[in-house]
Amino acid sequence: MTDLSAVKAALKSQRIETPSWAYGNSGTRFKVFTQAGVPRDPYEKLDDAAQVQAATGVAPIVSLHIPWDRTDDYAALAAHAAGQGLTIGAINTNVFQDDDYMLGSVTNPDPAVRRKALGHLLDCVDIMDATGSRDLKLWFADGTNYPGQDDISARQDRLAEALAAVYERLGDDQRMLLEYKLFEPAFYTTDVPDWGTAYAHCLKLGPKAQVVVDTGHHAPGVNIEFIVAILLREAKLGGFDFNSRFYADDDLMVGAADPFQLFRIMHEVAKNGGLEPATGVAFMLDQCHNIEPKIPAIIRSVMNVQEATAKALLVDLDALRSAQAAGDVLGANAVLMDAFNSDVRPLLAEVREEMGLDADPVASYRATGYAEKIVATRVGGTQAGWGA
Ligand code: PSV
Ligand code: MN
Repeated sequence: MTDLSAVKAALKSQRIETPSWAYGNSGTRFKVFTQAGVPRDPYEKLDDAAQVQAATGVAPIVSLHIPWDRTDDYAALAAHAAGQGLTIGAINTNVFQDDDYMLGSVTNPDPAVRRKALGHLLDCVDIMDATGSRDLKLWFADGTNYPGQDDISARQDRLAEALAAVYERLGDDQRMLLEYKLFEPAFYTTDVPDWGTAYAHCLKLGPKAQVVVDTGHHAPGVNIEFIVAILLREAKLGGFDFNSRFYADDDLMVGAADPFQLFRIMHEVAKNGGLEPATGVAFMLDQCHNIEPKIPAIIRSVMNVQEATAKALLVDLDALRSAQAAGDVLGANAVLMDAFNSDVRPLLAEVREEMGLDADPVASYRATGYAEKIVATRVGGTQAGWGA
């Protein structure tokens, strides 16, 4: 039997981190559609994030992306966050948008480009110090397009050298999260294409280096929950970049394309201690809202993670383990499916009411009139988007 009060306590203590870039304009390589009321600077992005927190009560952490959130005074930005009950989450590095990085950043054959890229990564650790951020998120667009273009192993050596320099610079309570991605923008080799490569680097570096699983970064059909189980078992799961995909790295709302996959992932997380804060798993969103209104889409995404988490917590683990031990294939599968098929919306409504929140986060956000206010007041200036 599942202890409902323990389920509720776990749901109340889960923290979901929202990405600053999801509040700005985004699109595909064909077109970025602008939306009225979109933030013009990182301060306004935090104001929007505060609305998500007010509606859900579980999203008080915001990840930044440098240079998209560049500002003169990061301590002041963190103070602005704190003033609204928010903290700064992962600092996402960006060594993929300068012309210098055409042939790679930290794996570039040119040492001067490698030095520049490493300099940016170290600057981002300074920003962690100024904002109180715990995590440095590293994603490298580095790779090659053609066989023979560069030496695969030499690029790994250059990568290892840069990662070691960053690791050395981290404070005692800081971590580096290494993100892997199968392909894009490179189409032949990617320097960190999979969890195995990320894990091998992190293992060599030490306990402050952890792997981050972006759910949109795998080949179709990959069993992501298996990767999650292995990384948790090895104490190397630093966190998630949640989003969903139908084709490649679509960055759609988490849980929109495949809620069953999200449930299977959360089942591995919940069963293996990943919901306990001490394990340090960061539940981050990494999404873009190209055609839908951004703040309600982020609220919806937070709710989708909560629904998958609630279902995972409802799995009757005693019944599951006895069925597994008895070799009862159908019985074990039925225990899991019972939890997935339960309607957790009433439970989450109760959890929210017990937290002093409205039972319906999207409706409560709409009732604030904030959406109309930002359309009316955010006039002039340049809206934030990729590269700004
Ligand atoms: C790369 O596709 C990625 O998932 C990385 O997390 C980046 O930081 C993020 O998207 C935003 O571009
Ligand atoms: Mn990501």
